[in-house]
Amino acid sequence: MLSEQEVQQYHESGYVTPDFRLPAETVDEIGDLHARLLKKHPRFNNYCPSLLAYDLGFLNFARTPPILDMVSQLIGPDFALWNSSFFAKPARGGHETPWHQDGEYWPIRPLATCTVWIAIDAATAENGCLQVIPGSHKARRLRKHNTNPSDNITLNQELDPSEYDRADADYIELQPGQISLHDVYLVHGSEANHSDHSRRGMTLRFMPTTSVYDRQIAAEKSRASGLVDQSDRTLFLMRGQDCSGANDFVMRQ
Ligand SMILES: O=C(O)CCC(=O)C(=O)O
Repeated sequence: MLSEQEVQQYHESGYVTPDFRLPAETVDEIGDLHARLLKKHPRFNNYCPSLLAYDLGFLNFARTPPILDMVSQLIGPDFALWNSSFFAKPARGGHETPWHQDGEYWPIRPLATCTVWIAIDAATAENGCLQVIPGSHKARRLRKHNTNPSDNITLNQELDPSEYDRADADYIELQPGQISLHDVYLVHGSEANHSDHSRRGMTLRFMPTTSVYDRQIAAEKSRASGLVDQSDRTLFLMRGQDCSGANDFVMRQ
């Protein structure tokens, strides 16, 4: 569980790195599953937008009880996993993730999600760990983003440079098995990996079920901005019930 101070830090700063670590065997299992995924789908070498669409084995890790307990402390007792992705960032050339707010991409209304970012390798300033602007989530508004068409980045919506100052960033350095949790409005990004060490990270996206995953908005966003089409995500109820009564939990291929 998170301490009171850690919960407070999440609300104040928009992120927290708790005093928690997954066992080394679990980290190895995730790494092996990812290697299996890449064997079948080498195009996900840098970034896989939706692990569960390709291998439901990743769901086992999303069900880790201490992780669900921590998420519950932050977003309440009723929540669903709506996505899990993998930012693999290989050594010597792993792609940058442009500065952004997650909410710019996501069809969830009201906008809400807590991301759990799990380090599979050590994530350091040198190999492109996550960088965040503490407190940038507080206004609860989406800032101006532009489409970046580069092939050498993981995501294509990038914050306008007028919207943030990277000098304010905190580097989230983690050991394998450590996690960070961040808010949907937090400004963050990560640099390309020019080091000799890979920087694999897996994300779990949990939304409170007081919000609705709106498939129509997902399809519209994909058409308008060339985003990955997220209209077909399967939602997995992880704790409690669907408070909105409007979420669709139908299993999809
Ligand atoms: O791992 C990265 O480099 C980026 C991750 C990210 O943007 C996210 O988890 O929302």
